[in-house]
Amino acid sequence: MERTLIIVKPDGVQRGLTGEIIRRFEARGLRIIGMKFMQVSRELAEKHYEIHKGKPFYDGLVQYITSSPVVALALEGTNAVAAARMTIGSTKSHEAAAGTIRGDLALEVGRNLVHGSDSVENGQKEVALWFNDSELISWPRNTDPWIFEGR
Ligand code: DAT
Ligand code: MG
Repeated sequence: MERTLIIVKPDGVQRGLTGEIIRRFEARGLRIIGMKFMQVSRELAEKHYEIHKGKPFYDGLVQYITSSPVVALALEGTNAVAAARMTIGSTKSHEAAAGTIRGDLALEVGRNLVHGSDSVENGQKEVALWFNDSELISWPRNTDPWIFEGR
């Protein structure tokens, strides 16, 4: 089953949108397998954003994600990565389609509320970076056969 890492970023938590953001992924049918409220360390932020190192917005990105607590979620589902990205919307919030989290709730790229893994490989890697095995629960959800055909 595909996995994706979702982060409700500091602006989402500060603005009281944590529930609204999680609700959308839950309603989509993705299964929560891990969730925690946490202060991101500089070390974790730098690892998570390693691919952006050297870009002009890198320092601001690390500052933003470590500026205040976040909620990290590990989600599982068929097509979890692509589905979550569509639910999140385009990186530049002002260009994100209405109906998406960013398109409905945000205006700027540097305050875009939420992170979602961008490939199946990164979904696995990022869930492993943010969660220990003991923090992940593999559970059969009673609604699974109504969301995942043939399971
Ligand atoms: P996404 O968060 O949609 O996966 P990304 O992985 O390309 O986007 O970039 C990570 C974050 O970096 C993004 O959420 C906001 C910031 N960012 C990306 N491109 C930027 C840009 N051109 N100017 C400022 N910040 C940017
Ligand atoms: Mg990304």
